[in-house]
Amino acid sequence: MNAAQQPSQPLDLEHYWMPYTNNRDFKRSPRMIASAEGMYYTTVEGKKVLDGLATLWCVNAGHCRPKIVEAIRKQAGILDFSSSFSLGHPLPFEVARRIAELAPEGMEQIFFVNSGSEAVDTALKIALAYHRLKGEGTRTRFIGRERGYHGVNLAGISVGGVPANRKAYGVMLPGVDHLRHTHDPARSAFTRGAPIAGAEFADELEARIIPLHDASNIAAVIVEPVSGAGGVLIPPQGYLQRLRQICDKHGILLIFDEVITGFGRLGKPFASEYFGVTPDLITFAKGITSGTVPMGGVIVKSGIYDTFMQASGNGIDFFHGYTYSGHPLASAAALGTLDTYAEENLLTRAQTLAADFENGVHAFKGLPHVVDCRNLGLIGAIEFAPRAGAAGARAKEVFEKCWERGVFVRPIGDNIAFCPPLIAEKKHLDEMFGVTAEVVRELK
Ligand code: PXG
Repeated sequence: MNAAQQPSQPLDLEHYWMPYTNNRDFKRSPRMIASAEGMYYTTVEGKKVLDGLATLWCVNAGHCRPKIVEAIRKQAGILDFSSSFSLGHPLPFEVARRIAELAPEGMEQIFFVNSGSEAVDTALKIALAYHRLKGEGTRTRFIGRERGYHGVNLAGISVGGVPANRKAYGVMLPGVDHLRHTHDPARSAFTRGAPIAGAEFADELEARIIPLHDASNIAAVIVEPVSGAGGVLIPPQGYLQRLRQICDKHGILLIFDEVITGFGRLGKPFASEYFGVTPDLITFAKGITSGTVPMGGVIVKSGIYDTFMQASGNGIDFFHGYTYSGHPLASAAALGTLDTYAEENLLTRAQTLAADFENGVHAFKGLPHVVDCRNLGLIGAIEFAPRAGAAGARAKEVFEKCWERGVFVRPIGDNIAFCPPLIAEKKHLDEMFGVTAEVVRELK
C-alpha cells in the first residue's frame, strides 16, 4: 500500500466482519499486515514476519513478484473488464492453453471461476449435467470424505467433512455420503512421505458405499489428493490409484480438488501427475494467480467437454458461469504467475527442497506433546496431543507465539501446518522450523 492508499487514522475496526475469524479477539488485539515481499510480510508496526503458509496455501511464487505485479498493473489500463458470456477477450483463452499444457494428458478444457469454492460447485454441476447428457440422469449422489475441505458454498460443505464448517447449517445437498478419512496414527505416525499402510481405506467405496447407494445413483467421488485444511493428511500409498480403479469400474467420475496441491505444491504442476492418477475433473484456484487476484477453475477431461458439445443441442452447452469468469485482471495475473513459475522452475522446485523440508518437519519428533509429523512435497504438519479439556489450545498457542517471534504458521485443530511459498530457500525453512521448535519446546 502506498502512502495515498493508507486509510485515515485511527483505523475503525467496527465495520468489517472478518471471515473465519474471532472478530472480537482480533479487534481487541489486531494482527495487521501493511505490505509483503518475497517470503516476508511487514506488519503495520514494521515487524517482518516469515510467511510459512504461502498466506492461505496460495502465494506459491512469493509476494509482490515483479512480473505478476506488472501484468496486473498493465492490464488494468488496457481492458479493465469484459464479460465472457458470449463475448470474449484473448487472455483467458491463453491462460486455458497454458493450464492445459501443464495438466495431465487428455485434460484439455478449462472452465474459469473466481475461487476454490466456486470451482468445487462447478465441478459437481459438470458431473451432474454430464451424466444426464449421457442418459444416466439417475446419477445424482456425491461421495466426499471425512475431514475433506471443499470450500464453503452449500455443495462444498455438503461433500466436505470438517464438522465445524457444517454444524451451523442444517440444510445441505441431499444424497451425499462420505468415505472415512485416511488419518491412521496408530499405524502411520511419524511416517516420512506417504504412509505404507492404508490403501485399503479406498475399498470402503466398493464394500460399503456403492452397495448402499447403487452405482447407478452416484455421480462422482470428490477428494483432495492431499487433504489440507482438514489437517494435512497424506494419502496412503496406492490409495488414490484404488479409488480411480473403483470409480472406473462403476462409471463414477473422480474429482481431485487440487486447490492447494495444484501449481507445484508436490513438485509437479498437479498432484495428479505426482501420484500418476488422472481424475476426470480437477478443481484449482489459489496458486493459479499466486493469490494475487481471485481466480479458480475446473480442468475437464476432453471426453466430458466433447459430450457437452455434442449432446447439448443447439443452445448454450452449459448453463453455468459467473460474471467474473475469465476476468481480464485475473487472467493477466495468471499469465504473469505462470511466466514466473516457468522462468524460475517453481513448479518442480518442491522436489529440490523436499528432503530439507522433510527433515525439518520430522525434527519435531520427541519435542513436548508432539504425537505425529507428516510431510509430502512442500506441505507438512506436526500434531500435538490435545490439552485436557482444551482441544486445539496447544496449536493456537504455538501459532500466537510464532507470530510474536516473526513466523506465520497455521493452527488446524491440534495441528500446525507448514506450506511455504515455493521460492523458499533452506535458510527460510530453518527460520520457520527453528522458531516453531523454540515455541514447541516451551509448551505445557
Ligand atoms: N478446496 C480446497 C482443497 C481448499 O483448500 C477451497 C476448496 C476453497 O477455496 P476458496 O478460494 O473458496 O477459499 C479450499 C480453500 C484453512 C483454509 O483453514 C483453507 C482454505 C481456505 C481458507 C482457509 O486452512 N482452502
